[in-house]
Amino acid sequence: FVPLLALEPLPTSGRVLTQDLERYQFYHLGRLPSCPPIYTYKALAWALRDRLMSDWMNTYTTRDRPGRRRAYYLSLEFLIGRALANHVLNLGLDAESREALHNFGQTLEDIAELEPDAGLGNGGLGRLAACFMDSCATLNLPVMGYGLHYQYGMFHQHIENGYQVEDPDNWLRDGNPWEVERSEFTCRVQFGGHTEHYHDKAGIHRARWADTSDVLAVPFDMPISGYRNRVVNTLRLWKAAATDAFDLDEFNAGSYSEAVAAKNLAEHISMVLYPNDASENGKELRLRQQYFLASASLQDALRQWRVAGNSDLSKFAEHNVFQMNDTHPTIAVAELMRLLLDIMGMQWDEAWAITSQCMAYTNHTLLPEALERWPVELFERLLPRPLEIIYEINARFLREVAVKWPGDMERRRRMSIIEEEPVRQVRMAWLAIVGSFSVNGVAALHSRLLQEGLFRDFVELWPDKFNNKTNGVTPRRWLAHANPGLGKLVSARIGEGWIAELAQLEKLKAAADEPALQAEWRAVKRANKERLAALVKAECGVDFNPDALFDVQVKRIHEYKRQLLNVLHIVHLYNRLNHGELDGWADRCVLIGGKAAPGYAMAKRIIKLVNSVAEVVNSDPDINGRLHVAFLPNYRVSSMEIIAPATDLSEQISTAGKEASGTGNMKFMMNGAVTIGTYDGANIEILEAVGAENFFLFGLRADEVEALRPHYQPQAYVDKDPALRAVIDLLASGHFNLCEPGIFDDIVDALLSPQDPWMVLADFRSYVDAQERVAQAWQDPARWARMSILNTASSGFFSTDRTMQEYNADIWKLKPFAAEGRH
Ligand code: DL6
Repeated sequence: FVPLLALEPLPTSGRVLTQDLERYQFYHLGRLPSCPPIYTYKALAWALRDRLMSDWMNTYTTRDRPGRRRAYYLSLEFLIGRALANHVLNLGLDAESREALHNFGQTLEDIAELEPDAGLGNGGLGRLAACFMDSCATLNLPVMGYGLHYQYGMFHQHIENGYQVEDPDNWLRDGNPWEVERSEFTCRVQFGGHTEHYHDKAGIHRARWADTSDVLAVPFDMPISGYRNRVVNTLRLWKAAATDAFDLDEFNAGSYSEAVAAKNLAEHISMVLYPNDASENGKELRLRQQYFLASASLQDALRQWRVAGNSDLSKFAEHNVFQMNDTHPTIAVAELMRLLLDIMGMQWDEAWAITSQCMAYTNHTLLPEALERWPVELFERLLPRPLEIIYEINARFLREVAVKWPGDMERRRRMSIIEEEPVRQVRMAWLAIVGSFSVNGVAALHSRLLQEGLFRDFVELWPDKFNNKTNGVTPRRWLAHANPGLGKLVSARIGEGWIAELAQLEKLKAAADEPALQAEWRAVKRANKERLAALVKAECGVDFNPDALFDVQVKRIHEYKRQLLNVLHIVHLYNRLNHGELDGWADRCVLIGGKAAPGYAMAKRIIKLVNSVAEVVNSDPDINGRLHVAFLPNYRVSSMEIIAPATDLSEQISTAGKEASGTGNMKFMMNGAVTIGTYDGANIEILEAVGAENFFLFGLRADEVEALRPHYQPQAYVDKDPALRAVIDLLASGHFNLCEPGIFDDIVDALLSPQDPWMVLADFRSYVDAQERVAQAWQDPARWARMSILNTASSGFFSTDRTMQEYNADIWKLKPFAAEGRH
């Protein structure tokens, strides 16, 4: 039993915080009042971290009791963004922080701006992990995150001549004031070498992994504060370091440079986040990252469990659950088996009973190119012992398949964890399913499509394993912090309860038609639009008129998300203006933003197209300010905090069946944007929550997409729709690329190809018609305000608090801290 430390929190007032700022800025950092404000940011961050520390340690020790069940969220990505304002909100120290900063001649807004985004993720999947951590802390759930301490996060994007250029994100350059290094918990992770088999004294067959090149995993902890509940959970990020032996052996042999080179090799593991969101990374270093995370985290979880006073390993699965975020960390299944067999000395059946009872897997995509498979050859070289274990898991699993479906060789081939052709590969999703007691998708449609399609064989074998957990977003960051104006308005109407219980927003519904509320609502939106317009002006040099409809699509650039469909609509509007077709016109500012994976040529070309169209439209005097288009560079968490509150129309226009859930759609909805969207991912649940009259639905449904696919003839849509023909002709004519002929030919060809997997042209007419309904609705300010209020009011379901409660009720089964009466 670990006694409760029950540390008392530090005193806090504006005066005490001021003293702390002085102490940190002058006495610790050695900086005078005239120093650059980044030092004031650091000083404030430390002063706030001090205020978290007692709760952090108390949370840690409260959790560390024998028999206490806890969950671990294993993820290669945590897209945290900035932390300062989030902690200020959670600690309730807004006024105090402002007072202290005022004494330093600063504002909270300006100081918060100085914090670099912790961009340790690509997009939705990584941001979801960060929202989950926030909600678990707020719900008093003992959940720890495990990730990697990337030295370089998501690349910075800038635009040169309309093209994306990537710059490294050295986010740790000025240090990270939030993190605490805990080198005492350093683990050793093995790579390479070979395996040896022997019989132990009891005659039991054993294996050992020998002659390995080891790497140290050093943990850095980030505090995850709950909302005003004195819970502070931990996100533990592993940094790779060379072992001393590495250096010494080589150094003693006189090869200093080789020693340093070896050190670099080890430290490369946590050097950089792979910037691909929807395709396999396929690189050896990526597999090293995955194993490094899995091994260090599992060793650490075993250590924590023992330190908490547990010793009976047969109880391990009762006390621990690991949620694997996509296939990226799923080597954890084999690694936990290895630790239990080779290190803890268990036998197979017992070890398997534990492993398969404490692993749970979340799938985030149906795109085949994102389903990871690793060449067996690479595994043999890098992870020979985990590979042996995977073989054994597979052999036993295939026996089960053979018993259920005798003689069905085709099914065995389909279900095998090892794919035989064209090259032998390990199917990580299959390993995850076989090794987990729970498998979930991230929105109702996605989970259904998984169960009916990709995972069907497994559903027939284990129907009870599969479930849905619709994603969410944290209302603290995405409403309370990002949209303080709306937050205040909502609180004035219904009280502050919504911040911790978002369903309370429902109470706004009754007032959706009230002119007074509508006027205040519009005023808040207008102020937010001015803020975004200033950002767009500063970043893109484009004038956005806050009275126009703000029509926004920000997300990773990917063909399935169909930024191209948006561009076709912009060109269509441009044609209309040029032909003086102003019937039912609404002035629009269209904003598109997002990063393309550096190796994804088509996505990069789409960025160039957006910029080229923007340039032509914005500089055409005949357009007369009725349409503005901008591509916002370097879209990231902190830019979304400005964008979502200012958006009128949220573009969620993926090909139906392809967007697993989407979470941007939820952030926009929460902030009162109305969605134009396909029947895809969580759009469907948004539509159900807000009602069809407050959502602009268009396009083919997932089953219609698949039915059409074999007969898809894009040219036929062009032939029968003069507006579409005009758009395609203008694009193909080179009108938007006069100085760079031919650069958009591939895009036009892709759109006109019967093989276009995203079937953009099939949805063009329906999209344009829906956009006309949008313009009509926009003409009626009362109607639009009502829709906007109802979107916010109906967004309660899309809080990650609800998502986490569902994970906990169905999968994790943790007792909240408060149930033991600590807080
Ligand atoms: O579940 C979070 C997020 C979903 O909202 C997106 O719809 C989905 O695309 C994303 N998935 C990934 C994984 N790879 N791909 N594609 O990022 O997860």
